[in-house]
Amino acid sequence: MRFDILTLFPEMFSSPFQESILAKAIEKGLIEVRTINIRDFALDKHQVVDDAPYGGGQGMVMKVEPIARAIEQVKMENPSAWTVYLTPEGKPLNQEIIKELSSRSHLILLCGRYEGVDERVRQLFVDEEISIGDYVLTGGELAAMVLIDTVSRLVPGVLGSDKSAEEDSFFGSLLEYPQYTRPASFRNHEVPEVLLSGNHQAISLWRREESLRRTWLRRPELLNKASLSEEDKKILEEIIQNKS
Ligand code: 6GU
Repeated sequence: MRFDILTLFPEMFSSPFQESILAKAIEKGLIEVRTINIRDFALDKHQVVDDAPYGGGQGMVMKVEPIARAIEQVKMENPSAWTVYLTPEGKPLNQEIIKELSSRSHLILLCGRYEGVDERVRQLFVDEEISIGDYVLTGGELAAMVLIDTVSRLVPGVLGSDKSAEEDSFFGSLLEYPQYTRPASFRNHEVPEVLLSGNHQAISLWRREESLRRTWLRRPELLNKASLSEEDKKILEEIIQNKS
C-alpha cells in the first residue's frame, strides 16, 4: 500500500512513521509513505502557493496550479491512485471508510491549510473528502497521519496477526472489555477472580458481558448496529435492568 502526502509542511511527517508498528511495516515493504512539498510545484520564482480569496474575506486560499501539477505528477506514475482531500467539510472518518480505503493500493492525501483549497481542485482532482471529527485542526496534516495509521493497520501483515485487527473495538461495534496484568493485587485493588480461574469459558462470558456493559454505559448508540446474539441480548437486558 502506498501513500503520497501532498503538504506545505513535509517535516511534520518525519517522526510518526519512524516508530513501532508503522516503522516495521515500512521496513518490511508492506506500506510506503512519501511526502511531496506542494511548494515545489509552484510556477513563479517566489514559489507562491496561496492567494487572497476572490470576493474578499478573511485569510488565504491554496492556489489550484501547484496542487494540480503535484497530483498530476503522481498520477503520471499511477493513473489509478485515489485522491483524498483532508478537510473539515469531508465525510466523518469511521472504521467502515477506513476498511474501504485499505482495499486501495495507492492513496494521494491532500492536506489543506488556511481557508482551504480553490474549489476547482475539488472539481477536477479530488475523489473523496474526509474529516476526522467535528473540531478544527490548523491543517489536514494531523488528519492525514490519523488516516495512514488507521488504514495501515488493516493492511495484511502490518499487525502481528490478522486476528488482532478483527478483535478490536468497532469491528463488532462493541467497546473493549477491561484488561489486567500482574500484580494480582495493587493497593487493595484486585484483579477480578474469574480471570485467574483458568476457566476459559467463564472468562469469555465475563469479557463479553463487560464489553456489553461498557458499550451500554459509554456509547449506547453503538448497540444499534452491533451484531448481538440471543445470549448477548439477554445479558444486555440484565445490565440495563441493574443499571450498572
Ligand atoms: Cl481533515 N482538516 C482540518 N483542518 N480540520 C479538521 C479535519 C481536517 N478534520 C477535523 N477537523
